[in-house]
Amino acid sequence: MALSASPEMPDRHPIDIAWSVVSLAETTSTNDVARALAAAGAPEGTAVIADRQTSGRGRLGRAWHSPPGSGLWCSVILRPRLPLSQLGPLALVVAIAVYRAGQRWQATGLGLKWPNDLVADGRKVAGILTEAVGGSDTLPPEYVVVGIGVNVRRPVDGFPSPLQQTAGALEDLLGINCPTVGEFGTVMLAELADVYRTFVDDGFAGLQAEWLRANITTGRQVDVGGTGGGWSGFAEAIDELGRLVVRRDEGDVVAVAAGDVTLRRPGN
Ligand code: BT5
Repeated sequence: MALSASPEMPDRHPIDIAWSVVSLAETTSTNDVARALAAAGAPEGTAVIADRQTSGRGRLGRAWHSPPGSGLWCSVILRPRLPLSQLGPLALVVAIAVYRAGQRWQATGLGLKWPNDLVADGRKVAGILTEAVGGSDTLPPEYVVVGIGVNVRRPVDGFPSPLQQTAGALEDLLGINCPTVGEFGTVMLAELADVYRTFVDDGFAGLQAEWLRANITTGRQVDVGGTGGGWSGFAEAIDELGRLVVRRDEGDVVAVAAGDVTLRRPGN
């Protein structure tokens, strides 16, 4: 079912999300729980948070390591009244909320890596997974579930071997000033309500400058993977639609809407 505007609800209604949080000790994936709740009619602003996920996932079916007591594993239900074609930048928007929450604790060194990562010292601290159900180029989706995974504390047993060189936690930056998972989640959700409202009102254009200030992707040589990827170039900018503008090694300029990007180290 696509949402349509009713006479009492103007198309561009101001959004003020009052979060309603479902807290779980353990689940497979908070995205799965949120999707089931959304399909059963749960309203925009429902957030599912679990202490541990047994099948946490990233994009393209990749696994997301979600041990207990260390990370914010959270999925929110959104019901944007924008067509699917305008929702591409949603992961970037949510990343700004996570970034802002980090700034609340002065997490300097945290940066946004296009499209959906927060990185510190070259290590991934957070990732975002957006799943839309229904919708089309002209119709809003029935709902969107946005999954947010943030390594707040280092896992007690450390990261497992495949992640030892690539994953990091806010605690690495903040030491004893690191918030608890709950404290971080509360601030992140408040910021998310704020950036989401800006996005619905003004599109990504309203957040583009803020994203650019926090970004570590542009001004770098990058390898572009994913569908249509397998090439390299220089990341020049993020455009108003949240696309990564890359000057390919072949010389032409391409705006990439979705995909994976690997940052080359300076000098490579
Ligand atoms: C992501 O995918 O970065 C999206 C992650 C979203 C996780 C949240 S947690 C709450 C909600 N419920 C879910 O089931 N998921 C969401 P992607 O860009 O595909 O990155 C996945 C890759 O990150 C993996 O292949 C690993 O290399 C790496 N990775 C896995 N777990 C990690 C962790 N805890 N910290 C840092 N990197 C990790």
